[in-house]
Amino acid sequence: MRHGSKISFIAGATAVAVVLVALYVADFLASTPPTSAAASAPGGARLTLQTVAAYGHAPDPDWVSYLVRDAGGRWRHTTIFTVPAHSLVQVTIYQYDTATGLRNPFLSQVRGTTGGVMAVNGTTLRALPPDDASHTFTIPDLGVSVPLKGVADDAKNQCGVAPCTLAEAHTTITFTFRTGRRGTFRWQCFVPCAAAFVFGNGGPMQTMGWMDGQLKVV
Ligand SMILES: [Cu+2]
Repeated sequence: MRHGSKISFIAGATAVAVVLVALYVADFLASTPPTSAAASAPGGARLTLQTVAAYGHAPDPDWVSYLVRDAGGRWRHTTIFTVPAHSLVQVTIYQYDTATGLRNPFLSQVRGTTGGVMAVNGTTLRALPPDDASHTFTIPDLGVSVPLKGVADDAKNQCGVAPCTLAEAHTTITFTFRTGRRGTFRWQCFVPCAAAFVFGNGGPMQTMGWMDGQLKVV
């Protein structure tokens, strides 16, 4: 190759690479999951979530994920919810995954909920043994954090494809928390639950719509 054509080849290849990187970044920034409004309830809202061990819908990745039930009762694959400001949010989480365990036992405490408690299958608790946690539902800026008890590894009838049904093995966690001013608050799971990723913290743990999202207080 002549010197001049070599330079133009390198310049062309660099331009293509720059365009591809720009498209990738633009796609990453623009592809936000849809927003789901929590159902209204006396004094505030009712937010119903489920966590699944595997989403189960190719070509989407078969990752661990949260789903939310919209106001019409349909399960949707998103982690962006709206709830009203200055109101009580009644949360129910159906937890279908097995335990991974917390890296930081501090997060095994229930924090920021009404009375500082949660109910696990109807039993009121202030904390979980750290190894029993499958995921957490944590809104750092609101001081809310709830560890979610996993189902037993040998539980019968485990769910394989989202949305899971109440006929499949699950743990039911309920709690309430109070919202304040309007704003958008990041929430996430703090259990390193991303199987097959380095230290369990890649993939679904860092992708909006799976193990983290936004609580929009409106
Ligand atoms: Cu998780």
